[in-house]
Amino acid sequence: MEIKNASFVTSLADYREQAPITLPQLAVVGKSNVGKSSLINALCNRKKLCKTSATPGKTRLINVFLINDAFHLVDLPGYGFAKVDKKEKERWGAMMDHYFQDSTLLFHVLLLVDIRHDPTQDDIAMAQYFRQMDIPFTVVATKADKISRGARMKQLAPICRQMLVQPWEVIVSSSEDNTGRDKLLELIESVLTEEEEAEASEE
Ligand SMILES: Nc1nc2c(ncn2[C@@H]2O[C@H](COP(=O)(O)OP(=O)(O)OP(=O)(O)O)[C@@H](O)[C@H]2O)c(=O)[nH]1
Ligand SMILES: [Mg+2]
Repeated sequence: MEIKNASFVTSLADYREQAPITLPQLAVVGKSNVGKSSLINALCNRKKLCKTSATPGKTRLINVFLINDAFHLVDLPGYGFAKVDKKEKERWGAMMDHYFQDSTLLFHVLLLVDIRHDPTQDDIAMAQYFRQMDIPFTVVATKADKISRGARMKQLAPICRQMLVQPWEVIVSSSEDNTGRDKLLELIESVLTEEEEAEASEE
């Protein structure tokens, strides 16, 4: 798949109240600063479609983008950002719950983890949550440009073990040098086609 056009649709504080449930959706999830917004920019070949920042906690709302007039790509605020207080964490939890419970056209999630680190308790909990909710997801190991090629497979071992995924299911990615971009686009195309076929057979 090629992304021919990408545009901003809307920012939502609460999906339950203002959801644009019109098209299939692919959501990008992960801890703060892992590179969610950068990944969307890299996929769309745009520098500033999503705002990114070296300071964690940049994305605070649910940002929806329209891709190829065919589906929505959803940039979600990150979790596990140490500087937020309890109230902010609760707000995040409610925002995510509403989103995942109500996004009936969500067809896949990209769950991002930093390839340099072991997964956090939140990452592990997120994977469990998607399994429980029956939401298909793919683990994407980001910032691969920061380590050598040789170190990558070794780094994947604890991620796979703790998140209960197989190494060949993980997409190693870098938004700096576009590692993994083709694989991600291939994945998106195949899950989107599956979704369309499932929809068609229900009609
Ligand atoms: N070297 C390198 N840096 C990256 C990569 N992806 C993101 N970054 C950097 O990591 C920082 C955070 O990136 P964002 O895309 O804003 O992260 P985010 O997950 O959207 O963060 P929140 O919105 O705060 O949850 C920025 O300084 C990016 O430039 C990557 O693949 N390689
Ligand atoms: Mg962001």
